[in-house]
Amino acid sequence: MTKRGLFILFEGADRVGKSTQVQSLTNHISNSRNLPTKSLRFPDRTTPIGQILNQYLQNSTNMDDRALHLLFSSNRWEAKDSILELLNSGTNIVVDRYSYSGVAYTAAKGIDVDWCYSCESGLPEPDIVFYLSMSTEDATKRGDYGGERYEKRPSWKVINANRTVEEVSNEINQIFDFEFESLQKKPIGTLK
Ligand code: 2DT
Ligand code: MG
Repeated sequence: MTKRGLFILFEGADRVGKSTQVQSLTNHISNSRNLPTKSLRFPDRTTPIGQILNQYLQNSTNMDDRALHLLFSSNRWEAKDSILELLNSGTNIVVDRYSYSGVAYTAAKGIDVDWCYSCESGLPEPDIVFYLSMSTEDATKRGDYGGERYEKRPSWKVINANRTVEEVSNEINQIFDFEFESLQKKPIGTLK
C-alpha cells in the first residue's frame, strides 16, 4: 500500500532563506528515502489568478485589501485538488508560504484576523510548519504571525535561520526524519 505524502510548509519573512531550505529538504527527502517529492510555492504566479497577484506584487496594479486577500486565498483553493491528489498518491510536498503568510500579510494592514483566516478554513493542513526566524526574539513573538490559535494543530517548529545554510538544513532534516513515520500514519488534516 502506498503511504500518503507529507505536507511540509516553510513560513518566515522575506530573505530568511525559505527557498533555499525548501530546495534542500526536497532533495533530502528524495535522496534519503527515495520518495517522490515536489516543491510548491504560494502565490503560484503561473495561474490566471497568480498572474493578477504577480502584477500587484510588481506594483503595476492597486487593489482593495480584502479583494487582494481573497485572490491570494483563491490561489490556494485552486491548488487544493492537486495538493490532495499529490498527498494521496504518496508524493511529499514542500511548500514555500501558505495560509499563514496570507493571514499575516493582510492582518498587518489592520484587517480582522478571524476574517482573514476564515477564507483558509477547509484547505489541506500542513503536517509540519518550519518557521524560519532570524532572531530568538522573533521566535518568541511568533504568536503574532497569524495568531496562536493557528499554530495549534500542525506542528510548528521555530528554526533559527541566522546560521549557515548547512546548520539550518541539518536541523530541519533531523526534525523531518524524527517526525516522518508518525506523521505519515495520521490522516491528512484540514484547516479549521
Ligand atoms: P514571495 O516573495 O514568497 O513570492 O511572496 N503574500 C504571500 C501575501 O500577502 N499573501 C499570501 O497569501 C501569500 C502566499 C508575501 C510574495 C509576497 O506575497 C505576500 C510576499
Ligand atoms: Mg520572496
